[in-house]
Amino acid sequence: MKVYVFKSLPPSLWGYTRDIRALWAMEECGISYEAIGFDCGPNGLQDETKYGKINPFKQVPVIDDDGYVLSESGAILLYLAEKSGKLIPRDLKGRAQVYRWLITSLNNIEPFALPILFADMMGDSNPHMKGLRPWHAKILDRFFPEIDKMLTTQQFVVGKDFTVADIVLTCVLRELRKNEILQNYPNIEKYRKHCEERPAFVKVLNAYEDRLGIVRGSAR
Ligand SMILES: N[C@@H](CCC(=O)N[C@@H](CS)C(=O)NCC(=O)O)C(=O)O
Repeated sequence: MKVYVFKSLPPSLWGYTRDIRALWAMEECGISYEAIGFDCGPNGLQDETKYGKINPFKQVPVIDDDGYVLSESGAILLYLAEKSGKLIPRDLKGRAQVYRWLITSLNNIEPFALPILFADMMGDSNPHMKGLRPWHAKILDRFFPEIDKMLTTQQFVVGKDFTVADIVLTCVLRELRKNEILQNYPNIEKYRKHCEERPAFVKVLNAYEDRLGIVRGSAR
């Protein structure tokens, strides 16, 4: 399977990009893949003329499974899980919980986590983003206490088994890994670190850093 990823990035984006999600899921599912790397230019991938044929939005990740092309990290992860029969339960209700937590991560948490990351990256150069930061943090404070409590009695978001929802949630939580937002949520931090200790994640992150040509540990 082919997967479109970054091979160069500005330092501020190291370890945050969504290609990590697809690569991690492929490793966990035992799917062999060829990573095709793009340079992230001053306009992201918008100047990539040919890539628009693969993904009209010109974003990564995208997979190409023997001619079947799919974009959107959440959709890609569900496809990989369904295809391999791994990282997703077999029963309908179990699967629905994976959909629920994957969508919660992308639709409740990431829309507020990402602007906090951008506010911190831009600092005083963007007073608008900086001004909205406390509001975004307050919204996250509505979800995180419940998730933190839940993780006192279960190892992963859907229960005892690691699923693609954990890959998405961990990657979304990583958007907050360098600020104070998660400091009041020890179980969430423990969960994130535990997921990041998985051999598949370690392998993917090492290869990611090697692909970018950066020192090991810089994208952690
Ligand atoms: N909703 C999409 C977002 C994909 C996305 O924003 N990708 C970024 C990297 S994390 C990208 O390719 N940016 C380059 C650009 O937008 O030009 C997904 O989850 O796959």
